[in-house]
Amino acid sequence: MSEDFKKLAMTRRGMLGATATGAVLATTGVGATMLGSRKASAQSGGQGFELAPGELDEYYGFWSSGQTGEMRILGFPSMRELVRVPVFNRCSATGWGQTNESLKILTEGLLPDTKEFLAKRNMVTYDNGDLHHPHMSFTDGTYDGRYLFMNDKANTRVARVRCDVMKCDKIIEIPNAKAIHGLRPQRFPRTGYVFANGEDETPMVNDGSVLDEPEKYVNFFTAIDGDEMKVSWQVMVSGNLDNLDADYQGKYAFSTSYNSEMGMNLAEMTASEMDHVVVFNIKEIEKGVESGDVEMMNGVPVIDGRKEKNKKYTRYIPIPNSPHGCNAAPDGNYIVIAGKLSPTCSVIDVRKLDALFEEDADPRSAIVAEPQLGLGPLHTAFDGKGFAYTTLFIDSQIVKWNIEDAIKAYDGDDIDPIVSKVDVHYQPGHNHTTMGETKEADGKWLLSLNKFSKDRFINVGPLKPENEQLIDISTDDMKVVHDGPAFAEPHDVVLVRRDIVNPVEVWDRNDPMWEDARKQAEEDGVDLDWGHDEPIRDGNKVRVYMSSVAPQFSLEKFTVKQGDEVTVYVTNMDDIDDLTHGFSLGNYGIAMEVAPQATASVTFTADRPGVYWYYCQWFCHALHMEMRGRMLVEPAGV
Ligand code: CUK
Ligand code: CUA
Repeated sequence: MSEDFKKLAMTRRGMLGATATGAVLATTGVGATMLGSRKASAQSGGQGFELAPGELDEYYGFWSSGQTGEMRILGFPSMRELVRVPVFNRCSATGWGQTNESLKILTEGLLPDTKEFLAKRNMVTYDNGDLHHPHMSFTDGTYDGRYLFMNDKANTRVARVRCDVMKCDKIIEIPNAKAIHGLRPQRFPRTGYVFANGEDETPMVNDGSVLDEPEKYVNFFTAIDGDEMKVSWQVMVSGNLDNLDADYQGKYAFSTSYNSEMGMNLAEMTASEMDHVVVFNIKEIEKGVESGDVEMMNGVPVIDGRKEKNKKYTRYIPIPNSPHGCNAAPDGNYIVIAGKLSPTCSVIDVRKLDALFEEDADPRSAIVAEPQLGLGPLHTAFDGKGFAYTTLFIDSQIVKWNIEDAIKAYDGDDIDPIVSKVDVHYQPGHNHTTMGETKEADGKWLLSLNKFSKDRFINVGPLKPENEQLIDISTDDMKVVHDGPAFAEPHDVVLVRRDIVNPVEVWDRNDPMWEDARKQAEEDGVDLDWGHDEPIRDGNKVRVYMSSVAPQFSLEKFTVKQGDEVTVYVTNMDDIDDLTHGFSLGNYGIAMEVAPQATASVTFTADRPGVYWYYCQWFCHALHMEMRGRMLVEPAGV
């Protein structure tokens, strides 16, 4: 059967392959022509954002999804959702959280006590996450198209997505810290480090004996090696770390910190007039780690960078009450801190930081501007032309302001740095400009991620979508040109020029994603590509290897015994772009994606006797409905 299947598959593939390639070339040709002749859309008055059928977007948008736990890819500026990349969530379509390949990624980076805790609940991993901040890896201050990194605030993890296949390949749980929130990759010389803020402080020894002794609580800033996805070092700090950014020089990182009071309730947390930004001196910290000025905590070298401790490693810049956003301007000189409870933004000049680390420097000496912008400043984006765009949560506006003018005003000049304001609907959190967090910021588009949509869409009941508004900033005024609903609850996005991102069309058969399957097949003497006619039995462990070529699985049936632990490996031998198959096993709760040239596997206990159909759940062929087969589970004792 297997040999026949293979021959048939080869012939059919040859024919279909030629046709499909022709069709693809034709499509690309048309797309390119249309794009070249694209006219500005009438709606915007500036640049066009709507695309005619077949036209392609200029940017990739990588969206977080908050408590949904996935990353989303949208075409930008059309804001058409293209694909969802499961990360911290369980995904019904792709089998993420169920396939062996995804479970390995979801479990291998968990801390030992988390594994134990989950095992008691009959779980192998968390199935929720709270993904706020996706950011691409950098080389020399701009995106390099290698990876995307992202945080899980809910369960203190950091994940990496490979940009070649747009799949998550690493997830690690961060020891010591709690609630990873702000996250940024190092910009220069490259990523390098991925910096991650711990938001929630916990007692240093968290064994249930300490509750109301704030002096025993600590918080952690973490540097992760983005290539290895291992924690390099941590810094113990004072206050809750919120958002962060890195400079363009590779010397410093910055974290906003609310609750410098280390309070435990709202009144305590907002008691003092000033909170702070923690400046991390990366080179000094590296030296400290090197020379052993650390405490080893759960296998990680930890530097004590608490306020009033060693001033080599950290500095605390006083900032008005409860700062939130932290954004480096593309010119490489300024870091803008959004005030949140204060109607101001504070501008830090990175050229003044070396002096700040001198022994008795004034801690505010690096602040060069503090413009009054409006109520509830949360995050700032940049256009690369000297302007900053700050979201005003309470005012429901975005304010455009001139950074140099704000510095002059701070020096005493009679000058208003505010250029204009635009209403957004409603309550914006993050905003982001095209390429805006790189030295290649192009000043074309701004996206406002609004927390409330209220009346902007037809009513869907009490739980409403967020509203993400597209704003044309190519001309002097800001013009809202599009409303985009989004499900719970993107916080942030990055907008990346499309020439930087170059994913493959089909998988490489040698991809490390299924290296365990490859090893197992080798041990079993099976050709993983084409599968095997009979299940391989090893005690009560049974391995079923099959391949798929539209519209057939290489196995139309297989037999196992009740109680067997069955692993099904499916390899998709179609090598045509977009020809994904799937494997769904009816009434066994199993479904997985098998993309072109990929192998995916799933393990389950065959505890229900009888005939169970499996089918391909990706509509792949005119005979897709016929792409199915049977699993016979013989009752135990037969
Ligand atoms: S935080 Cu959400 S609006 Cu998590 Cu980036 Cu500011
Ligand atoms: Cu293969 Cu549907």
